[in-house]
Amino acid sequence: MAGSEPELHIKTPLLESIPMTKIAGCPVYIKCDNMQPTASFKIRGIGNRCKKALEAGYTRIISSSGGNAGYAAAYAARQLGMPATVVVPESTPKFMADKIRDLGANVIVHGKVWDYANQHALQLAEEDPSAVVIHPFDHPDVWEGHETMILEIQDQLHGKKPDVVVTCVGGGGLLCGVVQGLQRVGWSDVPVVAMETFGAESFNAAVKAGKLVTLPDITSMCKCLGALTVCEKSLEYSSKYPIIPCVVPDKDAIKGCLKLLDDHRILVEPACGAAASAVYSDVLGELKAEGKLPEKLGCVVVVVCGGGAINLQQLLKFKEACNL
Ligand code: PLV
Repeated sequence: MAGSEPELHIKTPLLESIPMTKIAGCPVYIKCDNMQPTASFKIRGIGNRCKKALEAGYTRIISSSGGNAGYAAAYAARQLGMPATVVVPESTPKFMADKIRDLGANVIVHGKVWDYANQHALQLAEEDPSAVVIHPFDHPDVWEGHETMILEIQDQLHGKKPDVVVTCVGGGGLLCGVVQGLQRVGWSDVPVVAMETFGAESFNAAVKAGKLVTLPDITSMCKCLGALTVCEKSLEYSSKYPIIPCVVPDKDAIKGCLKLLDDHRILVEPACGAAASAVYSDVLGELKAEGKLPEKLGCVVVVVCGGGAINLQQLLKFKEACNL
């Protein structure tokens, strides 16, 4: 991990969710990374990456991000005293772009989805050697930062070991961090349920094909799961570790958001609702029935990755669109 600067992320609570425990029939813990200063887990990895870039002599941050990674990069840059430019795709809500701007970053809107915004960020960096491009999910420093979440969970479970960890997958950075964290604490045999939604299922498609697959478009409401192609590392890990890819409809992800709000007063993006749907829509039960998970689970951890690109009005629009 990067050395001299203070941590940019905080240690977040791990809470037993009684409503989820009732559904799953075993203790379910939620790792509340929605409580990070940037409303999502992203600051763990992006913060680590930015600190290391500063130590390496870079003086300017360029981020390409659908939202949360850019928000985290802008926050990190502000804390570290570096100027930041964040390139967001047109799919990023205006209020999110404004939030990034409020942190002092220069925001450029470019391209329909993240992949095109990223190309533009790379071009900008070519013109300025003092600038580092902070990739939202495909970098070892990002994965290393995300690992801290599992180190905290190990500490917070006081000697208990989870039987399964549930997370969602966009470009796969979070998944890589979770897997590496599990390795670091000696839990590499713990299965990871990797949740995606239809229309953003680039990880599921890659695992099925045995090679990286580029989706033609992102049609899911879970825009921040919307990387057309996942990172190579996440595919590599899928053949080495017990990772179970699962795809749910948007409706389940939105139901997950609504349930988290009602049960825990937590407002999160649909990406995070997709992870919660593993319990709320009983995906874990289906996996048990298919023999992919043991019939008796002793402890489940759900990564509440959070997300800042949501407000109540937006969630109600998603709810209506899904006839919920
Ligand atoms: N969001 C990325 C990539 O978008 C971004 O630029 O912010 N949960 C939340 C709240 C997220 O914002 C993201 C990624 C994920 C989950 C998925 O994380 P990943 O990409 O590391 O798998 C296209």
